[in-house]
Amino acid sequence: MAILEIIEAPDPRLSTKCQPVERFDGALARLLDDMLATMYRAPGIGLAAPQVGVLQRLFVVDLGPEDERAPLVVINPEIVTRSSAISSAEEGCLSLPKQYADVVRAEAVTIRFQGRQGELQELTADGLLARCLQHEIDHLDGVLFVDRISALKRTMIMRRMAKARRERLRSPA
Ligand code: GNR
Ligand code: NI
Repeated sequence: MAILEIIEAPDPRLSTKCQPVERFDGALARLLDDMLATMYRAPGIGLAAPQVGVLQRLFVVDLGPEDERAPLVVINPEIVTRSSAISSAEEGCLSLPKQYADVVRAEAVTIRFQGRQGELQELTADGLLARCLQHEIDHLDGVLFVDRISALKRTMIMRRMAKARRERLRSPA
């Protein structure tokens, strides 16, 4: 399995609406395995295809403990129900490393999606999993968590990203 490069903001690929997956083939299976390996290595609890430069509607998540993996593969998701109850909690994103902000989301969601082999599935989640599913589905629509916070906080985070990049360019690791 390969570790893929994770794209950081700002990058136009992270702001692009992704296209539905149509081919459930070996290339897709390999991409999913590589994305899982990349997510575990990062480490993160979710990873969407556009974060690795693939503009297709799929993501992986795993909220299990490190010694008990529980990978979930989500392809072509749609939110069928969102609770009217909302909650605000801190989020991070592998495409905005070391940046965190509180984001308001639906407390619970039900999604319909396809699995690895194209099989139809439905999942109802609340708490952190519901938050993560909404964060990942946003990625597929070209939306980052910073697009859901105040303009002031977003500007502060994007300035910190630009500063971190400048410092990396000055003295690469
Ligand atoms: O690793 C991640 N943690 C996280 C924490 C709170 C809400 C969402 C997330 S997803 C994030 C990984 C990521 O960037 N997925 O796109
Ligand atoms: Ni993210």
